[in-house]
Amino acid sequence: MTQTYEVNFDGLIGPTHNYAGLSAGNLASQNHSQTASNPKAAALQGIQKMRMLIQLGYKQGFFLPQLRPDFSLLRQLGYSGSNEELQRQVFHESPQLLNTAFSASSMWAANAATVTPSRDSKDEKVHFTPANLVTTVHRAIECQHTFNALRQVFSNPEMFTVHPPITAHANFGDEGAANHSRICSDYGEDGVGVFVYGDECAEGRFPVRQRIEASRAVARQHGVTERSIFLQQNPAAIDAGAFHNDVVAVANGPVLFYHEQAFETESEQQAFALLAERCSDFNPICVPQLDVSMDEAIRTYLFNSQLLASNDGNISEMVLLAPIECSESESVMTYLQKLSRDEAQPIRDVMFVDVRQSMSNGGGPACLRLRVALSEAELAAVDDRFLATDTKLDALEGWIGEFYRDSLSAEDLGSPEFMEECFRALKALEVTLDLEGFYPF
Ligand code: SUG
Repeated sequence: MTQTYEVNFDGLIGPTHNYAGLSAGNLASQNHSQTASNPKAAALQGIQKMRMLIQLGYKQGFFLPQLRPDFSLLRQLGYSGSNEELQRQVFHESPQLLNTAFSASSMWAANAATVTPSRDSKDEKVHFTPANLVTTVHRAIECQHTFNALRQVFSNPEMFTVHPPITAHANFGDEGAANHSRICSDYGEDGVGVFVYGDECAEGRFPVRQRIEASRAVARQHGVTERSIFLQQNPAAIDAGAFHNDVVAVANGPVLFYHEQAFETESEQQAFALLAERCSDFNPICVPQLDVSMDEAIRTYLFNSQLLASNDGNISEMVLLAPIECSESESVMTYLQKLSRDEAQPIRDVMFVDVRQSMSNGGGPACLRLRVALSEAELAAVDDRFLATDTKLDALEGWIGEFYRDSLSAEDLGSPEFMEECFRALKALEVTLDLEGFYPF
């Protein structure tokens, strides 16, 4: 049997990483709104996470930051003049809009797309649907660029299909892999796609981002409708701050590691019964509210860990790569110690990673990556300029050191020097990665 790898593609964190409080329902984004960020530290933390995985023997890819500031957005909204005039005018008239044009949110690659491995789809190709991210403006503007980037990274039509995003309307809100998991006995075996959605009728205090109609449409595009399961989020989880399901659940192979209050009860019972039927070794690991409260899970992002099989794809020995905040929480640590003693589940090790800069905007280790299960031949067909090596990460670190600021405030977004700095940085990135012409400057 040919080897299948789970390749993580991380979003490189761009030079405009800032805290603008743009995401309602994302408590970290709200709590850090208008505080100064440190883009250099943020980007280096992201590189360090990728390096850690490479050194552990995993395959790792990356996506480039998108072109920011995105002045095409402002021009399309009727602003005109030179970039500098535009920046000045929007800074004074509508600072929130300028923040939107500067947002580095494409770093959260889990929201880039939904991915179905070739093993599961009818036509035996890997399928991608870029997420339309319609719930927030700063994220909705990622979609077209993500579509273009995916077509460049996965360009071989014999192996990959990149679909157009689902129609951009609130009824079809789609947030990509953050609300999608694949349950399987082994990477090379048939899998079951689990699409998690919010209830459109629920009158909650926070927005529902993933709609079942979008999930169904993605399943149809990917040719996996019959083998997919649709599972409803617990509206109370959304209202507690789980704006994406990957804040309260993570899966890999047969394991679904989730918070007791993550799903709507009846929907959970039905979905789990189907999963047990279709995957004989389905292994749900429920973290009880009494052990780790929902609030603590959201504060520490325990479930936004990367749940990794061993580097050769052995799913009976897993590692949980958790945010460092977990190591500082008494209840989470007590739970994790108990978990590691439980021989009925395969998570044998827990490692911690510092992505605090991203965490302060509501993005943990798992948000920063898009998982793509690829056979040996599919991996060979990926544009290798987007695959990480130690040498490439060294070069990226050098680039970050040269171009990134170590403090960025809301005021700075109004500065023409900063705008020029961002464009220079992205031009230099193209050269560093041999990707001239990547950005539509
Ligand atoms: O969409 N934060 C992102 C965090 C995304 C996390 N991804 C996953 N859970 N998969 C979001 O809310 C904050 C931007 C700001 O406030 O400046 C932001 O967009």
